[in-house]
Amino acid sequence: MPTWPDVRADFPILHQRVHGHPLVYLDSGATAQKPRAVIAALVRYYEQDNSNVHRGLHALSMRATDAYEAARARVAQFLHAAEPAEVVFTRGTTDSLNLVARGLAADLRPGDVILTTEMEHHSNLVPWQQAAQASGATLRYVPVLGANAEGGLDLAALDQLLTPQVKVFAFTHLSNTLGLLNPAADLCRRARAVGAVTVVDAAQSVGHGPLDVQALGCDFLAFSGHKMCGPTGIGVLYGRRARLDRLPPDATGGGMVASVDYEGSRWKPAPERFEAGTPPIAGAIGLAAACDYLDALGREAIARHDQDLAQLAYERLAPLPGIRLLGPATGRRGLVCFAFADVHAHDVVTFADEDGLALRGGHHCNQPLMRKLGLASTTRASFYVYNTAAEIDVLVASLQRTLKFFRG
Ligand code: C6P
Repeated sequence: MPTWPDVRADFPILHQRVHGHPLVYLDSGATAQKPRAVIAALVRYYEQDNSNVHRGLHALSMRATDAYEAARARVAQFLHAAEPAEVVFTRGTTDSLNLVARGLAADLRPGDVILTTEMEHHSNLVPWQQAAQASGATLRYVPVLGANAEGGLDLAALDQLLTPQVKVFAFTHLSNTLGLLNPAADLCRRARAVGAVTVVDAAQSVGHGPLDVQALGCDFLAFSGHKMCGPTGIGVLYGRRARLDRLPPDATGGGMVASVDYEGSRWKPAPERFEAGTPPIAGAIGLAAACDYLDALGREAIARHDQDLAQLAYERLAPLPGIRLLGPATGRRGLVCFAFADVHAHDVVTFADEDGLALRGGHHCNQPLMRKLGLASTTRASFYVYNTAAEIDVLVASLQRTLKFFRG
């Protein structure tokens, strides 16, 4: 493994024992741990500035408003958005995807097609099922290739599926079970050629490497703060200005209205139009601190570190008897999903927990993909900036212990 700065001292939670063993946290795909800098930003906000935004004329409210809008500008810079107004704060990826799916559904008609893929997380699948139901549009899926989906998206099939009837193409940037990064810029370019609106689910990618929404050429992009060292309860819907301006509001109420009368109301422009009620102020401030933290580490370097660990894990796990590994053998990003025919993932995770390991077992909100691959559940190890090669040794030893117990 190439050298990588030891950032573990930045993460207070990692320095504890679980069931008598040092904690080995390999579940960052579910949620990432928080560095002191993010925790400190939240404490500072609550101790010094806590107030509501966009409403008060007193000092605290003005400070909170400034910090909230500065957070928007920081996130826009992190994404290389053209302007801060393209950043809508939401509760998370799921919330962002629901917002955009409901908004786009208003423009869809029977005969229109919503295209997504077979590798989507439920959060980028169920909202499109709902949009199809509400509008009469048809939902289609780009297939995945290979018995273990190691071939990624079937790009030849995509060519057939991307007809002028496709009005929306929604796909994940980085699969939370396969560990593969889709060629998002190319997918957006192809979708644009038929006039489709593109929606990218960047939940697993945004904190794990460079990401430039203008270079991707996407119309919308969704992610959560908590998977990139930020707080829970904060997420982002990025929308290209021209697209965001055409999207109808989702939730209505205070904060998003320009004027209200008994007869009706007028909306503010984006992004406020999509931020009804008191927004997640502390969350946005914490998210901006997370952007600072990740940029200071270097996003190319983070991507390399994740990739090196995932590759090492794949190579160390592959020789285990009876293991089935999902996704590509090389070029994978920071997670590895695997299954044993004779040992249930929940047993694997429970045994690993006894050894101080935090893994995830189940369908990972990818039920249709699991079903297609003939799997009820898998175990997932996911890596981030604080993980080390030594932790992969702990993982392998724990799996060997589990297999010995079940197989004798
Ligand atoms: N995946 C995982 O362990 P929320 O829950 O809204 O922050 O993110 C939803 C989501 C959407 N898309 C992808 C690709 C995701 O991975 C997730 C969250 C977690 O894989 C929880 S199921």
